[in-house]
Amino acid sequence: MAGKIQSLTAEEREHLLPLLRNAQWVEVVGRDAIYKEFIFKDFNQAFGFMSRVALQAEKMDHHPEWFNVYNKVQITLSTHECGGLSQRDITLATFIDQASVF
Ligand code: H2B
Repeated sequence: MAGKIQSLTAEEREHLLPLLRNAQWVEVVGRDAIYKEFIFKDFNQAFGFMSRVALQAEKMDHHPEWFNVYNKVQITLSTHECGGLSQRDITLATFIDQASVF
């Protein structure tokens, strides 16, 4: 079990959210979470991406909420243990963006 996970502070949000928005992550309305949609060439590329993210998520013990149909993957990140965004979501979002580039 991980230690207590802190929600991002106002200061951290001020710094991090513009960077995430630049990378096409959006803030979910009505919930402290971020969301991004990825479109790949086909299912093979989408699932390859999901496989890389899945292995990293297990390693981090931090898992995406996601939805896949064929070449489309929609991902929501939030930290249930703190009821909102934490540094783990930022770390995983950064990994996800890198894993989406072929
Ligand atoms: N994933 C996400 N996205 N948020 C969490 O709070 C979380 C998780 N908690 N994966 C972990 C697992 C927790 O449930 C286990 C027991 O460590």
